[in-house]
Amino acid sequence: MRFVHTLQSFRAVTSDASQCWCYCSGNVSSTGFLKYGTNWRQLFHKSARKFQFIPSCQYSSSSSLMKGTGSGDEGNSQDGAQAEERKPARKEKSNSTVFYDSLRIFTKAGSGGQGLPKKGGIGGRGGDIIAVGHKEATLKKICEKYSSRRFLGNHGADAKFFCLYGEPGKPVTFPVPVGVSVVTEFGHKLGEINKHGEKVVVAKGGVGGSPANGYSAEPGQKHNVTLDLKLIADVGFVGFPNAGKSTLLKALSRASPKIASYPFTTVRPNIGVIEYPDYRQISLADLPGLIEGAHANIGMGHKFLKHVERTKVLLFVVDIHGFQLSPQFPKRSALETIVLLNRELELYKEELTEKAAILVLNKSDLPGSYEKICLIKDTLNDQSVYEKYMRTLSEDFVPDQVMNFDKIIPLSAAKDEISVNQLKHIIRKVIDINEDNETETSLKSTAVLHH
Ligand SMILES: Nc1nc2c(ncn2[C@@H]2O[C@H](COP(=O)(O)OP(=O)(O)OP(=O)(O)O)[C@@H](O)[C@H]2O)c(=O)[nH]1
Ligand SMILES: [Mg+2]
Repeated sequence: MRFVHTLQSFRAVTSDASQCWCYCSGNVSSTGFLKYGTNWRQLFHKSARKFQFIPSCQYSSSSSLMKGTGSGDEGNSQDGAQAEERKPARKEKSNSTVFYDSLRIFTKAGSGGQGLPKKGGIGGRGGDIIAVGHKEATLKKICEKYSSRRFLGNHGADAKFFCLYGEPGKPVTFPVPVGVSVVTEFGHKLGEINKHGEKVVVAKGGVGGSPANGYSAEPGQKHNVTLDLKLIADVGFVGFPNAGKSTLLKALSRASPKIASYPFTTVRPNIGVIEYPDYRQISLADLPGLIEGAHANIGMGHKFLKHVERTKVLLFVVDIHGFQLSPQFPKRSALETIVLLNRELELYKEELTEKAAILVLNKSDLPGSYEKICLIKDTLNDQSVYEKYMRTLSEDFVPDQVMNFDKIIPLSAAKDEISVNQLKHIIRKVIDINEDNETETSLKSTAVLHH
């Protein structure tokens, strides 16, 4: 464990307590991993006056993720660049933005109304609880609007002498973001919402009393359900931290994600849209950086990869000069990061390795880039050379399913506007080819079925 050293206070964020990254709410000089089994009390005494956990479903961009670049940076809080970069984070705190990609709610539909056996009266049906897709909705808005996160349905009216058919309970609807899956606490998927206006019945109202049930009404369905949001974007960015994913998103679209020279600047997905002159739009999702061991929840873990499951194309963003998390961690060359990203995707979900993919070799403006680009291209473009290279790596790194890139593009997201524009067209082309191939395959399979 590398010890956390703070000047003021910090907050720790963890999803399963096996590991966490430290967030600072004050003037912080260094950071590190906290592993499972850390003596929190000891840590508390040694390091900070305040100590607080943020629930796993929240990733607050208001907290500035501490920017430790190594053990040697303790006491660097006076460093001008670092101090400057922290300033906006503190400013953001006042209008804290919290990203929710999963939310648990309690739902209880209305019960049916009682029947009237003497007169054959039928009780009204209980009202359902229904989630409706809305393009403007977010899980955060649901939290704000329904702070108890409880949705209770309306009961059906009982049958009466003067009204033999009880009035049904009115359904209760609430808006959810497009891309949400509704899953029960037992893991049963009730449905998915992929379009604005699409509906999923989260809890069914109880049947009213009638001859079929001896005039005895049934209670409404009740359960805890999770609204699990998977962003729907055309292109998903994957890459190690600091590779320039957010810089590229900013260059390609009008999005303005936070960009900084420390790992894990992005702590929640950012969405941007490329707008073409013919009004076509392609959406892009920039995700927090992955590192080796992400499958074991190292760094930000795999949890954000669910957002690339529905994308049409994966865009690998790689720093051609390699990546090193801190001096304690090994430096990984660009080729190693490509292999490691491939492996992490495979460990998350093997199907992801079959997706169309584009490889962006970023930071080509820096000295020594040309030789590195040539080496990467020569290795990836020749399967036997690539296989030979992978044999030199540790077995744990090497994926079973090696990804093929539709295009390999060297560019500078920060400085090379021409290449960024070319990339826009390449993304469009790869998506179109991919869609054509999919249509062709589905037409062929339909033809085979009809035959
Ligand atoms: N020289 C150079 N620097 C770049 C380029 N692209 C990004 N950078 C710098 O690299 C650093 C990291 O950029 P980000 O865009 O924040 O990287 P990221 O991949 O989003 O990082 P995480 O959010 O931590 O995963 C910043 O200091 C950028 O200014 C580039 O093309 N050339
Ligand atoms: Mg980023």
